[in-house]
Formats: sequence, structure tokens, C-alpha cells
Amino acid sequence: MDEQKRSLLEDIDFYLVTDSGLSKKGTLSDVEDAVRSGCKIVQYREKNMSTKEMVCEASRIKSICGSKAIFLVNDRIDVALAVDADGVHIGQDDMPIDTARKLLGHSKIVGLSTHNVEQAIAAEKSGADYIGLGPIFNTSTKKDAGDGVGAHMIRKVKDAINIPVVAIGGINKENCLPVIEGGTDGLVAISAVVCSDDVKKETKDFIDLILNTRSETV
Ligand code: 3NM
Repeated sequence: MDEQKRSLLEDIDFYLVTDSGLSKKGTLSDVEDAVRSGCKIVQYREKNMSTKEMVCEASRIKSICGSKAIFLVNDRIDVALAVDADGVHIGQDDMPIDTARKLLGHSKIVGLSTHNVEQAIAAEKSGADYIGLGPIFNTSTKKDAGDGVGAHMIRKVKDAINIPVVAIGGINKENCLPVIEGGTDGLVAISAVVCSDDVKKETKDFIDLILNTRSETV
């Protein structure tokens, strides 16, 4: 991955995570619509397909993202390696981050899910390129996500670490203001976007909300 693409990580705003179980039009259509609306980072999160199908779909997502969006694979380092994705996003109980780093090398992006300040500090120390922080609000999209930690947690985590923070969990257009005002670098909204009839519009709305709120709070 070239430096220009990696630099998108410093400028995330809306971050798409795919969910084929919730999607109305399918993962490829969602990725195409989101990237067309200016989404600069896509995470392929697929829990229901064979490895063979995943490699095929991941390869198509990679070409949709092209140079416009960073393409990460959730959890499946084998799939990320198979298609030469830009990196992976892993959870606290997935492969240890230093092992993931050894497998992927230093040019790839490794993101880690965290749920509190301690995990965020540990993630930075272990070499994560960015963290996901969640669930910010209660969500039914991830059954084992636990209770929402609240938007106030974003500021606490931002004050404790220097790598980008992406907020996730139960976020929608109605409740996202305190998330953005909390200083999050990026924001994920899975169901609020992929369950809609117009992923292109929802993505654009989130990007506009983030950019407008940031310019008002500067
Ligand atoms: N990870 P929605 S919450 C995939 O807290 C995922 O780490 C979470 O979906 C975490 O935007 C979550 O529909 C689901 O609530 C987010």
C-alpha cells in the first residue's frame, strides 16, 4: 500500500463496515455506493460465507476501493493476505496483534476493537494503527457487543492515545452529534446505512454531518 493511501487513515470521517445479513442490496452494491459517496475506508465483515466465496468477494471489493478507499478485512487474515488487502481489523479475542503484524508486515494497516481506555492504551502500545471504540450505544447488530459505553468515552480515549479512534455501535443520524463532538476521527454506522434503501445518500449524509459539525466546533 502506498503512502498516499495510508494517509487516508488520518482523514477518515465515515467508515463503512459491511454486513451481508442486514444489507438490502448486497455487500458489493453497498461498497460501490459508499465509495462513490466519498467513503474512504471499507471493512469487509462477513460471517456467513465460505472462505472461497469470501476471497472472491474480497477481490471484487478491493477493485471497487481502488485508490479511493482503504480496504480492510475483518478478522480473516488469510483472506486479507489472499487478496492483498490494505490490512485487517481484529477483535480482542481474534489473533494477537503482534502475530497479525508478523503475518501481514509493517506496510499493512492493523486496527483493533477496544471497549475502554485501558484496552485503547494497550492497543497503541502493541502497534495498532487505529482503534475501534465501542459499542458507543446499545446495538443489536453484534449480539455479544455488551452495553453501550456512552459518547463521553471517546474524549477519554482520545486524551489517552495518539492513534486514530473510530466510534462504532448503535450510531445513527439522530444520535451521532455527541459522538462527533467527542472528537472521534471516524464513525461507523452499520445498520443505519446498509439497512436503508439508499446507501449512497446515507453515506453522504453522515460525511456531511461529520464535516459540518467539525467545522462548527473548531
Ligand atoms: N463492533 P450498528 S459494535 C461490528 O463494539 C460491531 O466493537 C462493535 O453495528 C464493537 O452500527 C458493532 O448497526 C456493530 O450498531 C455495529
